[in-house]
Amino acid sequence: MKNIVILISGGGSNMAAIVKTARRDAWAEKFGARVVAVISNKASAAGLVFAAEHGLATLVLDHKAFESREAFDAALAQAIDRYDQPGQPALVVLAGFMRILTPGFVSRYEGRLLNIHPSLLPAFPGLHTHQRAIDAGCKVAGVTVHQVTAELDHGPILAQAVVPVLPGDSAETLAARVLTQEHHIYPQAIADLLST
Ligand code: NHR
Ligand code: GAR
Repeated sequence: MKNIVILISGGGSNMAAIVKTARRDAWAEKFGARVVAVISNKASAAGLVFAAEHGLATLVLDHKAFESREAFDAALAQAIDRYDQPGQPALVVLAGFMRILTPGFVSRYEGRLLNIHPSLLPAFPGLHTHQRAIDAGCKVAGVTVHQVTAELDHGPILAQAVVPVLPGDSAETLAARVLTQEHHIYPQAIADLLST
């Protein structure tokens, strides 16, 4: 069985969409894969409640309790590696995870570390993507699922979805429109990866 570990920092709606799709589409039978654990760097992350209610292991690793990024990433790696199976390394899925990962962490999980970023990469890597798209006068915005590499938001693109930017949009209204698409393309991109 290939285990999937999801990292979150907040609401966890992408994580919930992945968990629901995995169950609805029987990923265990189809791909031999299942979501097993959700790890948050914030104790207040609302997604932890959904995860626990759905029988998943949950863990909080507060980055503020570690003296360096390397120390935090080492603890994170130790927690994730508990879910590796013989010959079946776990898939690590960033879903609204808000801590930049060190090159050492990224290389350890190379090829099995995914992120969803709320812009049409390579446009607008980093934070505050929706306001930046509005300020730039973009007529479309969207979301990208990509492999994580050491360079922030620059890994190979697996999937994208486009939404219109509408007159009068705020960062919040645009983010909500993008998020709806995220919930479709992230589970689909993971299923595509598991089926190859
Ligand atoms: N790590 C690496 N090495 N490469 C990527 O592509 C990564 C990554 C870690 C997270 C998600 C990302 C996004 O999709 C992601 C991609 C956080 C920040 C950030 O600046 C930037 C990009 C992303 C996530 N974080 C601040 C930090 O100091 C903290 C911000 C906060 O806590 O609110 O780590 O956009
Ligand atoms: C999503 O829009 C995701 O793309 C974005 O945060 C939101 C998390 O929502 N990610 C980033 O901005 C990463 N820097 P969720 O917690 O409900 O899935």
